[in-house]
Amino acid sequence: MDEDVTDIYEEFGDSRLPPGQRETEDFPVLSKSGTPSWKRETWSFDVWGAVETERTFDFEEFRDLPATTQRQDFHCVTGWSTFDREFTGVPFPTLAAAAGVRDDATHVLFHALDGYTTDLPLSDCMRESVLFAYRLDGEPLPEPHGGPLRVLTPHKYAYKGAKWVDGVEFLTESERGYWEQRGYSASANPWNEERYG
Ligand SMILES: Nc1nc2c(c(=O)[nH]1)N[C@H]1C(S)=C(S)[C@@H](COP(=O)(O)O)O[C@H]1N2
Ligand SMILES: [Mo]
Repeated sequence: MDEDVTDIYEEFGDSRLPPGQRETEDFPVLSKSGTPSWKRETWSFDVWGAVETERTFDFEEFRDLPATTQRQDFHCVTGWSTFDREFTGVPFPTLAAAAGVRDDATHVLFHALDGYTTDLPLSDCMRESVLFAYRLDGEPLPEPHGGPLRVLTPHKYAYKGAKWVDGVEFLTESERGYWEQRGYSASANPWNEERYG
């Protein structure tokens, strides 16, 4: 089983801990407004905007997409990082292929059940490590950490990873997400300490 796990941090080499961050042993929970409620029977995930085919997935349909398990590092903009969290889920490029991204798509806005949004350039999403994750350490993703489904962006500060994600919108120009509208960086590269926009 372990051979199937990809260690994503290796691409960051010697500077695994970004500047100004400290490692924590635990995995804190950070939410703008608590954990939203949802029901498995009515949960759905939408893909819309600049795509060939707008798609809606229920939980089982999402689980049928090809998945991967990766050990990832996680960097919160408030200064803590946690290493080697094992997530299972669907890589962003797999989901994008299922809808067919149009040529004029340039950006992505993730939508979540608590009203949270976050934006990224499409090019920053088209990597295997940008995961729609539904398992953590072999267990269903705990709700405080974004269960049933969250996004992970190990190459960005963690506010780019929407918990309770229920939709992804492909855009033809950039739009600002929740924290990006409130002064956090749109690019959010931890190795350049891009904390504020
Ligand atoms: N839907 C949603 N996603 C969110 C947030 C949020 O408040 N709502 N907070 C962000 C922030 S600032 C961080 S650091 C991480 C925290 O994830 P964790 O609670 O699993 O540590 O989720 C990000 N994604
Ligand atoms: Mo954060």
